[in-house]
Amino acid sequence: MARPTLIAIGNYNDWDVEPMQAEYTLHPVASVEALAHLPEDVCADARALAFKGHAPFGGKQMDLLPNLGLIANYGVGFDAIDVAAADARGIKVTNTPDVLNDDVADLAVAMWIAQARRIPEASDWVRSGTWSEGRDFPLNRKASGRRVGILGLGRIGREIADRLAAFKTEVHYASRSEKDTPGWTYHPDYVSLARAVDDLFIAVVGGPDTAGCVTAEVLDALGPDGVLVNISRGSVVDEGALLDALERGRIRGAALDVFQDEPKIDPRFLRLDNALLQPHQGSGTGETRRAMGQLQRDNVAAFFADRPLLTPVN
Ligand code: 8YV
Repeated sequence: MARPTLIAIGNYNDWDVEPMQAEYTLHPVASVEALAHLPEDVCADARALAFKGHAPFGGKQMDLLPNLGLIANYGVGFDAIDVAAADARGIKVTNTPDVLNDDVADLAVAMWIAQARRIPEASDWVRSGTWSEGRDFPLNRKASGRRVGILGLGRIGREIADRLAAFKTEVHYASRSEKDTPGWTYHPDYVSLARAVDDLFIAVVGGPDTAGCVTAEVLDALGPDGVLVNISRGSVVDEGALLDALERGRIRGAALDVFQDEPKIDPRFLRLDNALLQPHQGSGTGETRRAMGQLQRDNVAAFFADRPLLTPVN
């Protein structure tokens, strides 16, 4: 029997490509735009698509694949995919939740501490020989014991909060609903959360419902001693307002793994010495990326075998 056709959009590691090639007639495609160059018969044969990346994938792209039944996203966030358009075409969407929670939460806390303790700058101080010349590194800020706010107490937000609790922090959060988390304070809105805390962690999902929800008002409520940590999506923050706040010292700093126009980020970020910048590497460990690829493939395999999808989105 002929092997099913699978189109894989994005850059995959060999450890993902090889098992996909073993099971399917694989058509790797570098980007969403490159999909338009696939031969018509390949597009017609493709019932499943392995999707990786953050470029928008909407109805127009889905219509290039007339028999598509599954979009298996590599990542927990599926904001790049127009799920309503998929629904309208009877296309199932899956994602890769949970397997990346630890890594993303680890990075959020690491960035928070690194920003407070200026770890990248301190490393440069040693490497440049400034320390060996006898100059002590300037004093920085304490992280433990601060009041922290988590915007979005979902799977990843919860892991961040659990870690921060071990740093003797006072935990506050805003979420769609109040959770059963004794000792943590719930806030019904983002401004009241930001006002109550020293530092604010963004862990809500991206997409139209949360776009721009960290406004200038939220940043002003965080105030001049506050630090914003974002491991979610750049779209959640009004980036112009954030840049203004950082440039004018209206907040003390930021630690950012995600940006609106990544990887070509606004050059204003590069001139800031109060922002710690990371290349969207929250889930970027070999262990977790392997697990994400495996879960993506398990969803594809379930689809072709007519079994229930493991982690459906719609
Ligand atoms: C990316 C992510 O999927 O899971 C998510 O939502 O943003 C990341 O893990 C990863 O960078 C591959 O594109």
